Amino acid sequence: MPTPTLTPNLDPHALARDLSGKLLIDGEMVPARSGKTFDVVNPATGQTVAHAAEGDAADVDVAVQSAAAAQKPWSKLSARERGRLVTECGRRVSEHAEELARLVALETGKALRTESRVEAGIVADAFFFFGGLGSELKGESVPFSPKMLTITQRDPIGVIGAIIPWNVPMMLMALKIAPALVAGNTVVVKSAEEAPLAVLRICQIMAAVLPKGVFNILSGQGPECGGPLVAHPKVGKVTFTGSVETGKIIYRAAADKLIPVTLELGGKSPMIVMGDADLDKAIDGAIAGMRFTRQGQSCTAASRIFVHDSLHDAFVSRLKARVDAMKMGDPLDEATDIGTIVSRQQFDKVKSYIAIGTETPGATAHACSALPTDGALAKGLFVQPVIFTGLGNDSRLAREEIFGPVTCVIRFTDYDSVIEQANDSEYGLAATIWTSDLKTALDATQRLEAGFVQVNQNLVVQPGLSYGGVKHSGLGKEASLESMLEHFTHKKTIILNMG
Ligand code: TXE
Repeated sequence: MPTPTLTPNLDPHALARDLSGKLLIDGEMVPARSGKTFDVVNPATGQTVAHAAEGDAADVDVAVQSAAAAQKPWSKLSARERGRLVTECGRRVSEHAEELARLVALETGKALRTESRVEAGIVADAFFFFGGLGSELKGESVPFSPKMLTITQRDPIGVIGAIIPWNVPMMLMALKIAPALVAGNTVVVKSAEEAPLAVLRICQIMAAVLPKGVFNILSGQGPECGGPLVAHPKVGKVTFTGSVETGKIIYRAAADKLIPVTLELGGKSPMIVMGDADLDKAIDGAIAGMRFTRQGQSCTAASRIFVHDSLHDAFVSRLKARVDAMKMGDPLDEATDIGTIVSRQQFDKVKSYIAIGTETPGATAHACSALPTDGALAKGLFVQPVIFTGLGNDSRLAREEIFGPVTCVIRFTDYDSVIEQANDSEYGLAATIWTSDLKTALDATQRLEAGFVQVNQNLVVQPGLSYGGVKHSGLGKEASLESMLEHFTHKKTIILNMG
């Protein structure tokens, strides 16, 4: 069927104005029923760039009803056809990649060159990866009895509620919706208050490809819009990325309805640099892992770096020099390496942790890089990255998720004790070890309590690799074939009596 094609708009301010006051429900861009909006602020300047529609329970109900009505016809398409349509969404998203990167940079403050373009690329990859998996929705033949043909099949769950955060909003949305759709479900997304625009634009692009109602997106406040989505009787599963506190609220609400949830929550990820590590590579790994380019707003951020006593001082001085050389500035400027914190609330949280660390006896705060001097950015939410030394693994900065450009470098001498310290955390999302000794590397991969363990590298989330944490980092996996099969389908057993 011929579908309209949107033209990419490379002026993020104009695009933000165009997207103002809209939700996408039943294939149409519509205002919230209440007519209410809330401000979307550019964190680099403090200026309001859009007025997002403020959806509430009434909009949730219309969106879920639309998704429920669309679900049966959507599930009757062959899985390969659904996959083809999701792949086509990926193709169109990739045509809009630059536009989306600029828009997400505007609303979140993430630097265009180092972060936002990378995110836009992963979004398209997620659609392509899951779009190709339609024929993997296979069942099994079970050798139960020679008199019975016993098979299993993968049925869709129904309507999926997806609640997403602001740090990588486009990627986290794509990793939820692409597998959900290919598996035959329909979806209602609730975007984060801080970043409703780029994800709405993706949905507008998708609406030109997918049947009405298959896909809907709402912006609004957490309890007033996300809450009713979780509670809606026609939502059969919730997939969430965000804070541990909100994850627990959602888990409790889902328990009342006895529906499954996937929760991707926080992290306090350890990086261990052994005395025999290649120092150059470990520094590169720390730069990638700390994600200071995103002001550290990453759930996998290497926020506890354990460095062997023999390398500690050289590591700290070289790491500081590398961060000092990074340019903080306007996220949309090509020269910028480090953008801003997303919101005033997060800014205040990060600043308060830096104050706690600085006041801790024995701690040294190595502030890096330089704040921008451009007057237009005077109200920007810029934070100088800080590398702390002299803090123990029992300090608040090493135990609590800061979600900012702050890391603790902790000195160690003994391998067994460093593994124990790395595991001594409420979280268990990601971990890395840097060593030239194969035996140590293998041993650490077995002993580190995390969902994602890497040796001598620090890759970020990639479509195709199962991703998700243990302990308070969450429940379930994303980004892989397994995530589509286990989290977006029911396995039905069918027995045919052949007697
Ligand atoms: O998260 P929330 P916030 C961590 C990070 C950060 C902290 C707070 O430490 O500093 O969480 O961030 C929706 N029912 N992470 O306040 O509140 C909300 O509208 C239903 C780590 O932004 O969890 C948004 O869409 N939904 C994380 C989403 O939940 C509700 C990424 C996330 O918001 C709701 C982000 C409710 N009662 C923050 N309340 C990661 N794992 O990457 C809120 N929401």
